[in-house]
Amino acid sequence: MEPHIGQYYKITIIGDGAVGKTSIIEYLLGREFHSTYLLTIGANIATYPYTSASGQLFRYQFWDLAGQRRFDLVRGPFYKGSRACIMVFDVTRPLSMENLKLWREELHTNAGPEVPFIVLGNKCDLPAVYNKELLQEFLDSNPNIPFEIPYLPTSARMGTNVHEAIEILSQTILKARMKRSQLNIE
Ligand SMILES: Nc1nc2c(ncn2[C@@H]2O[C@H](COP(=O)(O)OP(=O)(O)OP(=O)(O)O)[C@@H](O)[C@H]2O)c(=O)[nH]1
Ligand SMILES: [Mg+2]
Repeated sequence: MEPHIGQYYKITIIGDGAVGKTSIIEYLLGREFHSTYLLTIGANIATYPYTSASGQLFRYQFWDLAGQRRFDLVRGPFYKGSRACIMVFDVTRPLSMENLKLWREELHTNAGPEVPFIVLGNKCDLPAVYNKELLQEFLDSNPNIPFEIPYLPTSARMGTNVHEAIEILSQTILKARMKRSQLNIE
């Protein structure tokens, strides 16, 4: 098995404003949780080496993008070169889940239709009010990705499933790569 993946793995993190994208990354980096909302302007970039359960080293470079609509016009170029994506919604704001479709469109337009992604329902420390069937429909309807999109509820406040999300992301990248090489052989 290949022990190292040499280059950086660029991962974009997207989703509506204030869903908790920056808070999730801050948790991963071992920083304290802030309850005051400080919106991201442009993008925050952080490197994060991670060894998956299967022993692969990923040198992740997270691009945590500004989610507020007012940044719609400047976000496009930040997607360039994304190898995978983390889409985040807020389980207390159903619209942020429904908007995942728009985020997927933006990802596809700017990074290509085959970029694999995972979905996180953040703020799971609070009561969830989104429509689970609609989410399932979204996860199932990705013709360019040859497997079901993984979903995980997370809480950046409590740390729930944050490290697990990175393991799932890593498995998803490996799976996408394997499927691609199988398709190339056939
Ligand atoms: N209860 C709860 N609050 C959270 C959680 N994650 C983030 N928050 C709060 O939600 C607000 C927004 O968090 P951010 O991480 O700044 O959101 P963002 O998605 O990066 O927002 P933009 O940068 O504008 O796109 C802040 O007040 C956080 O404290 C969580 O898991 N649980
Ligand atoms: Mg942010």
